[in-house]
Amino acid sequence: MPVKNTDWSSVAAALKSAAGIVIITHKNPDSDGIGSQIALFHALNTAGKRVWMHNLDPVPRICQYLDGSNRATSGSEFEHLHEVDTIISVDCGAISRLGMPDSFFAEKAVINIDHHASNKNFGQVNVVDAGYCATGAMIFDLLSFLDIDLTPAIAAPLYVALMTDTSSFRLATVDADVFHLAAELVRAGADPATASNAVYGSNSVARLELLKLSLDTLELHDKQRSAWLHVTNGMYQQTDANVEDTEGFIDYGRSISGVGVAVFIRPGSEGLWKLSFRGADGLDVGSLASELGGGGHRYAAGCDLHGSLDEVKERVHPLVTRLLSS
Ligand SMILES: [Mn+2]
Repeated sequence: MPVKNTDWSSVAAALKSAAGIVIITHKNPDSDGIGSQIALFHALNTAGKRVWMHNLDPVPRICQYLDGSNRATSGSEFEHLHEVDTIISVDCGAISRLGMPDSFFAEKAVINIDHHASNKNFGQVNVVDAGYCATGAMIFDLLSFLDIDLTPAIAAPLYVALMTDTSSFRLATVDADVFHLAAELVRAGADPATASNAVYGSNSVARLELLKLSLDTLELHDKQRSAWLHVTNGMYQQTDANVEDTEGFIDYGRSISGVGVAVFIRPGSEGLWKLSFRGADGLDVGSLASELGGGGHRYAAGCDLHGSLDEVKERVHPLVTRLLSS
């Protein structure tokens, strides 16, 4: 039973005429992007399609237990580009977030499957629905539309997508349909304990050392209703950790009783700062991020800003204060 009655016929038609397909997700991929990508890869492979997986950045450590994860290539060049006529983008709100050069997209049809409210509908075919808690849930519905049976290799990545994009079934997006979907995935061979162990039980010492430093930066403002954390390049060097290790740091800010908006700031490339926002109590951080040129979901969003760390904070703080008093 599908999660929602989405019309997938445009995707089905595009897939039918596709001779070579590459599935891609956003840079610094997360488990929803990678899980959706791997599940769709296995499904299309079984359906007899010529299909590849490629992203700008490598598969994160927490997803490397997934069957087929080693088949995804990375980098700004894609070896099989000349064999591909169709690009499927999963879990990505804007074409720029794929991080690939213009040449990657030249003369290709783009199918855009995503659940970010801020999605720019950049494909020739777009199925965008912010009502889905995870892109993995969309892939589940697509496969059911295409009449492709779930195998353990398909169910496992969809389960980890669902688990992580709902913060382990803790967000307001979680309803009976989400648990129903989780049950179907487990029945089809996904193992919840394996997934949680991979995601939550495989911390490196470097990550915890970085977390210690980041927690030391904690600031509470707006009468303790906004929580601010950051990391710097110096901290990465000091701990031998990297950007992947910051996954989930923002949740420490968000977890503080009474906090309505959590902000996490980390260095990006070329002097940019990457900001993440989490909202509680229905506060819409997605619109806050959009106002700063970013995007995302109502409860989880982000943007990039130039300047010093202090300048960035000073720019964002009034918007956070305004959101908290809205
Ligand atoms: Mn997602």
